[in-house]
Amino acid sequence: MRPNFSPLRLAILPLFALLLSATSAQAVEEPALDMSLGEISSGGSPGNGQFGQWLKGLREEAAKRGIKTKTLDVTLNNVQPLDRVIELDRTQPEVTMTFVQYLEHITPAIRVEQARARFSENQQLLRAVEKKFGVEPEFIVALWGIESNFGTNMGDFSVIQALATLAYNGRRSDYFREELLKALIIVDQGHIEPGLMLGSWAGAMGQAQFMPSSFLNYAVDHNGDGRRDIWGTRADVFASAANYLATEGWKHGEGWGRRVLAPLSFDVEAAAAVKEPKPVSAWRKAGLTLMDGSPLPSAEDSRMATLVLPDGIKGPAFLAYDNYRVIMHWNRSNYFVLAVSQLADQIRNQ
Ligand SMILES: [Ca+2]
Repeated sequence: MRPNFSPLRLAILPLFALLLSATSAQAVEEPALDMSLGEISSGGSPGNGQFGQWLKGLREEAAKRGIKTKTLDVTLNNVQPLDRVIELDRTQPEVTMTFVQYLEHITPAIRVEQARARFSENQQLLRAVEKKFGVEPEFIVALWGIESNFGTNMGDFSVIQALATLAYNGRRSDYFREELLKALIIVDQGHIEPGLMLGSWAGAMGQAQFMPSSFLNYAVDHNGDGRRDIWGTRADVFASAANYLATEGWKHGEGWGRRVLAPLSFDVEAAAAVKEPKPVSAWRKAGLTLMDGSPLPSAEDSRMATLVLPDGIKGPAFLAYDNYRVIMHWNRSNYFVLAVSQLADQIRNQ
């Protein structure tokens, strides 16, 4: 959906409210309408009214941070708030799915098949990225699949417009203002043409769905063309995702954790309530086993693990290792991290 929530309408809405409540409409109407019309005739660009004023302040701040005038012209001259973004921001559905339902929704059999196919098609590149960053490729492909359906669905919102909308009119405007300024820095550095800077309605960009701050922290130029292109260059997408995990402490060869079985006598709820990690050996002594009832592998004894019950006491139970907490940094949702982890396992065990 294209924008139709004009700044003019934003500017006029409070005026109507004022007119309706005024006892002497005429006295209020004249100067107020003059002001609005004056703003319209002074430029005719979308930078009028309250949004225009706000944008002016943002532009000044961006200039102070060293962003070139040319970049600001190209990115901000025609920017407008997007009504669809406001609508999506205001109508976030309550999450009512159980983890098991979410998993069926997010990693159906077709996605697992695609993940395996993408994994083998990109084997050479993925191995090179693994060698450089120390992150197993099945996790990169799993993140890529879940974040953007392997690069086919990165969102078609203009990141600059979406972030400007949320910074101007959203519920977390300080956060989005900072992300917008970072998006301008990314354009200023020449990584992407603003017209190709596409992402989700909330500003998550490209095939890795990085917010601009994540881009500046973690994105890398793996193919050596000088641009960190997480939109169109697969080498950069994979390397950026790997660099994210590596920077946050990924431990190669340690896995994410595993699904476990608890004996009937085991109080899983009480155990899950203890948030401090315990060594796997302690969990084995407490009675947790592999799904077939065999002991947890002693090779993993020294790994620190927490118990995760995404659907509570009656649902599946997982031991989460340090790498699980690294993926949590990417997205603080147990559902998300478990879906990525399970998909990675399915890719590896094909
Ligand atoms: Ca590049």
